[in-house]
Amino acid sequence: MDTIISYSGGSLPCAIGIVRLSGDDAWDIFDKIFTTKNVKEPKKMLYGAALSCDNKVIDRCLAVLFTEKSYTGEKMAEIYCHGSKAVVEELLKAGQQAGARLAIAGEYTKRAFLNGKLDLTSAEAVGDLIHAESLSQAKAAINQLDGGIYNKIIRIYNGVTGLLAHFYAVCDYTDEDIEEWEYEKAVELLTLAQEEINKLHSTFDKGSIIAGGLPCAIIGRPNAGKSSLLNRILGFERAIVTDEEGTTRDTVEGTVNLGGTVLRLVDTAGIREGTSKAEVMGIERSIETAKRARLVICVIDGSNPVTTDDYRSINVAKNAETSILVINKSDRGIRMTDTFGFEKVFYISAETGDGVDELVAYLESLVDYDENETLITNARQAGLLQKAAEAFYDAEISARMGQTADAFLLDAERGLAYLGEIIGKNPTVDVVDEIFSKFCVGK
Ligand SMILES: Nc1nc2c(ncn2[C@@H]2O[C@H](COP(=O)(O)OP(=O)(O)OP(=O)(O)O)[C@@H](O)[C@H]2O)c(=O)[nH]1
Ligand SMILES: [Mg+2]
Repeated sequence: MDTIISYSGGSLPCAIGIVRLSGDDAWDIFDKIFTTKNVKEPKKMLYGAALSCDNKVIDRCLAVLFTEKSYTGEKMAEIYCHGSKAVVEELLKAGQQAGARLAIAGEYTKRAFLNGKLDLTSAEAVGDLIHAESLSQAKAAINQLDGGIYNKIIRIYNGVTGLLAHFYAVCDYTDEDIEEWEYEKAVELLTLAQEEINKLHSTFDKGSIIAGGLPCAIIGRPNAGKSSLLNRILGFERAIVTDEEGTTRDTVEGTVNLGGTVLRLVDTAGIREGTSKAEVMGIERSIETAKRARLVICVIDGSNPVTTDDYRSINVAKNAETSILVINKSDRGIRMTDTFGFEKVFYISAETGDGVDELVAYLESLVDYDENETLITNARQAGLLQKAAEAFYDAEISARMGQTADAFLLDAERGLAYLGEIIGKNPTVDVVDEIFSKFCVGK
């Protein structure tokens, strides 16, 4: 492969920058832009000087060479120069003059994939890890990078590949001594494949929360203390709080990293019979926000009797996927004894902070993540898993009904292609390989 060069460090200027080279000529090009008195051997830190296009020393720094066992599966070199714009630009220029070309975004990881160092799910995990904002996101990405998803999918993929190879071998090579083909066995295997795919797919629910954060709406009647609660959880005055009803007219968002998981809180306009055009529109927006949220926090002023507006909010909350009741203003004394059928109820004071820790601990617990858990965090993978399960279901039905081989094959191959798309494998090639290696056709 041709040799690529790029700056791979943080935004400049910074203390240390990294210039990377990868490709057949990486070491030769490195020789022209880095000089050292050390013996140039791989995996050893070299101390020396980075050189400009006209062979002048522009930095004194460190570098490392890698053999084809590198990240990309090619010869590589990394120069840890000072993170100065001038130094980095000159090094990139010198590298290009010596025969490298500038890498395009993601090209190192693409090469790692093409050279079989990473499967597609692991390659995607690299991007997720780089963009992780919370500890849970990073943990889920490293699990995926280490093959968590790949290992689960490849087992199913290999199972179905073997099944199809067997089918073709029986049909096409009748003289060979091959185990008899039975549709019952195919049904068994395809049922198991669907079960495993569905199990993996079901982790997307939690995975999407880990990846994108937990969308959480705070609703309630005006003056219940919604904005006060938002500010209390965020730890700063994000929303305006006044003692006038209808202070918040639009949604106000705030993001907080709770115990390693991102919570996307949305404070909303107090729900009541609207008084002005803007307020009515704001209230409609509150109801929409509650519908889209994964969790609705319904806030009630517990120091006052319940009102019809409280019931409006309670009804909206009850229609949500998950909702909890927060009875606020406990510092004024709670008069509210009813819990309106909510399973989870918290008594707090957004003003003094009393009881808020318990509420926050509960929110954290909703997205507890154990690093050994493999989660589907990306919609592409989830979509393909679903399609694969559907295709295997169709194949299973065809096999059960003893329909023509064509119908069964078409669906099973379609399912395999979807799985292949997730991990970056080509089922046509793999089925043929399997026919030859396992069934020794042609010997
Ligand atoms: N004593 C006491 N007062 C509170 C508490 N929470 C909020 N308040 C007060 O209640 C009033 C309304 O608070 P907000 O947070 O603005 O209420 P809201 O639900 O956002 O109201 P709207 O934006 O109008 O819908 C303010 O005067 C707050 O200081 C609490 O726990 N105890
Ligand atoms: Mg408000």
